[in-house]
Amino acid sequence: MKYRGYGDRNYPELFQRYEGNPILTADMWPYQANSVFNAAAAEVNGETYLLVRVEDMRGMSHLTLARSKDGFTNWIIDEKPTLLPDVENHPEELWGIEDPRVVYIDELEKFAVVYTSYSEGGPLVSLAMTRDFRVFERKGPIMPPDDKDASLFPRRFNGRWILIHRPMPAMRAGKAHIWISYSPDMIHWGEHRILFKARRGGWWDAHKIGLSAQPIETNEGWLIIYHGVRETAAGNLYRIGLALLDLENPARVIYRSHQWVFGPKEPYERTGDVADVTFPCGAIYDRDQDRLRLYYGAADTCMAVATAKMSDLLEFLKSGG
Ligand code: BMA
Repeated sequence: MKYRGYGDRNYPELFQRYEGNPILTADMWPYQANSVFNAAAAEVNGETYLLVRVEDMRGMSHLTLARSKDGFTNWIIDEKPTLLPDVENHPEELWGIEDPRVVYIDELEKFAVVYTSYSEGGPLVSLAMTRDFRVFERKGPIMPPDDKDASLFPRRFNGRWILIHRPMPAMRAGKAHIWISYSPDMIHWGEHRILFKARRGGWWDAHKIGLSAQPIETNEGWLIIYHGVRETAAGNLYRIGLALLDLENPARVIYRSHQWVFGPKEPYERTGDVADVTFPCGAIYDRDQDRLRLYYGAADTCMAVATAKMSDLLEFLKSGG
């Protein structure tokens, strides 16, 4: 559908919330948990896997797998934590592991799980590989603190891996922007540069921005779903915007949305441990149905899902939305 510019009231909302939201809550968990949110998403043998951040009753997080055949209902949740912090071998995981993003790397026939380790020195970016979401091979930290909101791309570009991440300027001296970095082996990273910046002043994404879901490959470029934070007198507002990166050179931003496309509205998004947060860490693109399923943490408390037509998202970006 053609977007006619700012203030087009006839333009429908791009994302439709699933009527059964929230799809996962702490009450459904097989063991005691405070909150279940900010899950990575992957398609595995036709099933939807969510690697869910579970916050325990001490305040520390680990990751647990929930699986569903249709991606909306009948979730089968692991009886025990799937990936716990391993503080003995990885002291950087001291205060938990959070907010994973997963991509399937064809070349390696493995999933790459990039997650935040909450270390004594602040949050940092860690990497683990898995074939089956049972056995995880930790690669350790790949970006020092403070850094989070990271994902790999699922393939190499001119022989090199690419990571998107969000370093935090020291002492909060500047704004927090989205960065891109390169590596020959996923361990040694360099050529760091800003991919796109937090806006300034009155913009919805003026305070800080960060990658949300993993990059999604479309025919027209890599769809980037990112969160923008607005500081208000009542606290932070976490909303979602879009960008499109060049297919062969993801350092080139082709489009970036001016407006946010999704934000807190429903009671489960507006009320919880942290009010007014919609925070996706994973999405699944059903190409045959032109559908994107966006999985998001709501109010740092539960998991929800919303869907959009991929063609609408691309059209919105292209027509200056
Ligand atoms: C961010 C991250 C997310 C969290 C969000 C809102 O900085 O820590 O895990 O969902 O804040 O509290």
